[in-house]
Amino acid sequence: MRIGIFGPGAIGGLFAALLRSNELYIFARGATEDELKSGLIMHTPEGELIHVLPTEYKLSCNPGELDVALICGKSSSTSELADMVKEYLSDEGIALSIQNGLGHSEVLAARLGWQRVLSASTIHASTRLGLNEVQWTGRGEVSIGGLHSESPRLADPRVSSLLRCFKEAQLEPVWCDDIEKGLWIKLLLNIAINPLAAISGQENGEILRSESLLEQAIAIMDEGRKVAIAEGITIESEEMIARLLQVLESTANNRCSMLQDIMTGRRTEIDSLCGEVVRRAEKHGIPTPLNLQLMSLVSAIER
Ligand code: KPL
Repeated sequence: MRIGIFGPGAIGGLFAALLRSNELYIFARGATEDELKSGLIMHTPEGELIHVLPTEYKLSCNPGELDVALICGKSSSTSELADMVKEYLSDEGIALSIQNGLGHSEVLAARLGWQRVLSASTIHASTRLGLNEVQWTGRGEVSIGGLHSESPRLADPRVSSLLRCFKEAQLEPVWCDDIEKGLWIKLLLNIAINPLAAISGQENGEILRSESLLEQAIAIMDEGRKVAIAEGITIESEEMIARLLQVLESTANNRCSMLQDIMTGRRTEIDSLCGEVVRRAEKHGIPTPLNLQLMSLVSAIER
């Protein structure tokens, strides 16, 4: 399978390393592209070192050549990456956004049509140690599904091949009939974990160890859950708390993406996470003071 990775950061680098037995293309720019010329290194959670040789992937391909495009970049880069995907994806190819936040599939569909777009979210955790080096800090899974009636379905042979390929790569794919709910669940986990871990400068597991941080995380998540309900997504509070505890456990040693962004002076995804919740809440007249406060705090740190 000819797979293109667009945005080889922490998650993109992890997916690239795990999918190395395919015909792999990694689309990067500037210093990251230069570093990738000497290979890609991935450390597994068990301490194994995987060195993907530069001969095992290419840094570009011919237009229209890819069977699958995985969009792993930051929320703010979706439009730019979608333009690139449009150029390199074949007419029958499938594009899959594995980003945090909502609305990415819609951006892809505007360029490619829903027939070529699937949506995904992942709770695999990864830390970027260098421009071409990642640490897989927590094994998770990848939920995949079609957001639109025209999106590829499970019965589509392209989808079965994709799921098989992810399974062989230990990515633990799970087909999700209600991926809209799946994307909301990931958003709620991100608003609960990322800003608190980023502000306190702690790995995810610290939220489990501190009673007051955990209480805050649950309250922040519950504000978002009320907005999800107003948007027609049924998510029970108990279900979310159980998922939060499980993700905090499995990603305990990870520095969440927002903390990694702050530490390396990059723009964070606060606007696509808490910002998205606040904007949608306003439309429904739902108060979200905690998410609003986190937005101000993280934006101030970012500045
Ligand atoms: O998605 C993540 C992130 O860091 O953005 C989690 C799952 C919270 C892992 O840290």
